[in-house]
Amino acid sequence: NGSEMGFRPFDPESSFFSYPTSLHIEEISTSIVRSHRETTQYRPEELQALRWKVFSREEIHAYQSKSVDEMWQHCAVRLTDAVQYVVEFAKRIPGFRQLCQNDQIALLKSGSMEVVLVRMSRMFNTENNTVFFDGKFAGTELFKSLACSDLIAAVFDFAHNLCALRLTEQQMAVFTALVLINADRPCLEDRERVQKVRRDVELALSHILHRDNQESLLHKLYQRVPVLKSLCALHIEKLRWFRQLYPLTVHSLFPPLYKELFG
Ligand code: CLR
Repeated sequence: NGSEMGFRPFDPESSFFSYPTSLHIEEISTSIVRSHRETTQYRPEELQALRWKVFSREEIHAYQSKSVDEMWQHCAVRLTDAVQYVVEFAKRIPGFRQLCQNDQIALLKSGSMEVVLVRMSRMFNTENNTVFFDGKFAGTELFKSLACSDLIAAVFDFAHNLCALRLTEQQMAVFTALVLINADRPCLEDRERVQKVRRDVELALSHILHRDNQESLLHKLYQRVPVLKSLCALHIEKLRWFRQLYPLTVHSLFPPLYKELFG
């Protein structure tokens, strides 16, 4: 049976390169899940074991006493670390490396922060609304000196709501790939090619959800996409505000990758 080999040699309607067989989709799902596993900073068991580590009042106070620019720089460095893992993840999504460099960068510019925010839900403890940041679990109050409490509250809220979906690592892997591979992003040269890669990722997500008997999640996941978009717009807005106040901090102290992607 030809379809089990990934193609149908005697079917004139199908071509080896464009007809996604179930084996092909299975392989793509497996590959995305492996890429995710290899590019997350912490494994789920590790995070579970770290849950007791929370910042003390004194430690929280020390973060709150930082100046605005000091705290921004600190968070920009942490955020850039997380983004670097997402860049590595993207490169391992089947088809991503075959896109032209311009389109790879365009997808990362608009999608890497969204993926960081989805990944944040793995690092989130809904029991006390804290996120694993800088080695311990931190609540919103720790970020007070950033002077953007609306962004922080919205980001925590998003993580809390995403946690409620109780995604498996496999489901999250394919969902984050779908967030990255988006043919509607600005400045793409070859949208059709991105669309082809996306179709495979969409089929991979349906495949995983079908296998898990959780097809109702698909709609819930698509519902989060515009929320992610608005959070990232708010992040960029805050960065513009900060840059106006502290142009030199951004210019000389922010990580180059952060500036390249968001600046
Ligand atoms: C996301 C998941 C990663 C680890 C990680 C590192 C840095 C965290 C980030 C997570 C979530 C978002 C975060 C960020 C540091 C600062 C940022 C808490 C947990 C908040 C939203 C502030 C953004 C604005 C700054 C640029 C000032 O595996």
